[in-house]
Amino acid sequence: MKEGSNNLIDKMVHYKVPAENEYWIPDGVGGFFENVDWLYNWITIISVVFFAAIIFPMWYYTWKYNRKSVGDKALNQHDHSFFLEILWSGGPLIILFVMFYYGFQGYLDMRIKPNNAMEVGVRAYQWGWEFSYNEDFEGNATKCETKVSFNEPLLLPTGRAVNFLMTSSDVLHSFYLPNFRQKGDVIPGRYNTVWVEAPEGKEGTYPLFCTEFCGTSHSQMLAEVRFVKADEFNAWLKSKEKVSCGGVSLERGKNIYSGVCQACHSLDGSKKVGPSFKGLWGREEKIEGGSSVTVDENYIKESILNPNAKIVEGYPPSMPAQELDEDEIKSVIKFIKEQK
Ligand code: HEC
Ligand SMILES: [Cu+2]
Repeated sequence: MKEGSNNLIDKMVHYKVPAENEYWIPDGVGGFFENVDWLYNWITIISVVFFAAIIFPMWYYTWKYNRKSVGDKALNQHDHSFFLEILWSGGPLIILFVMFYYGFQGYLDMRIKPNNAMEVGVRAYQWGWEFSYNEDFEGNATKCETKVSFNEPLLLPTGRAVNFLMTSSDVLHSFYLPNFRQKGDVIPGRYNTVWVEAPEGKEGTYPLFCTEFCGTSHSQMLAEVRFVKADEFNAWLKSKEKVSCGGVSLERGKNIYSGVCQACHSLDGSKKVGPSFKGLWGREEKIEGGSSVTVDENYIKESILNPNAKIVEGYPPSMPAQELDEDEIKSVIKFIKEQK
């Protein structure tokens, strides 16, 4: 995928599951997959064996002992066997306990993070992901909370446990890294965590999906998580710091746009949930109620902080107020000015 590409087709083609994994779970990475895969396969086999052992004899006996004529009486009816009752209650019970034991053990491994895990913030929204970083590989604090949106690859280091501190800005989402067999609900108004660790040598690009049907563009919540060596990660984080931390810049405005506004505002003139930013600057905008307004700094600022003050004609009042500081607002304005 091209850097910064947000073309859906591009992404879908890119995320096609590799051919050798077409029908089964993808290649595993990290510490959980062996247990998960083993248990998964084992449960599948047990299910198939029981299916065959129950359904095929049932078919056979239905055919063999069906009523041959009206008034036909059974020659012999055996209605109780203590031995059989114990066997088919006790047997499955033991199998279920074994499943529970290994399942619960795996669950605890996945939930309990190591103490030295690096914390990465995850914010899910309709419809995208944003990662935020507060420390580098060695644990040194970044200059500010450094945010990166899913329109570019989200980088993480190998050789370090990563704990995702997740929350949602709107509805339920679900954070799923199939290669790591790790998944967790992303819940508005509270935090949930999951953790993974890609060992050194397992550098590579792995898909991140939302697995909770969260609205029309749910299928676009695809992101690319790229695990790289520690040095590369630190260098990348430094470059992102510049965009995230303070100051007014076009780059920062673009970053905020692709992380927040893009879900509802296009740049190519097409109508999404809200009006396109193309040609917005300086335009005479018709406002619900009959008045009109020239799009300038104040109007944009008001639209961001208090979106319902003026509703654009023909659009629903569905824009949530955005918590942006002064520098961020100026950066967004700079960016909107560029969309001629
Ligand atoms: C959940 C969807 C949604 C998100 C996210 C969103 N907006 Fe909006 N926005 C809307 C809708 C709908 C309107 C039109 C109704 C209105 O005026 O409130 C709108 C209107 C606007 C307008 C006025 C446009 C015009 O044509 O006059 C501006 C400016 C604006 N948004 C800026 C932003 C910025 C900047 C962000 C990101 C920081 C953002 N919006 C995020 C939905 C959204
Ligand atoms: Cu989602």
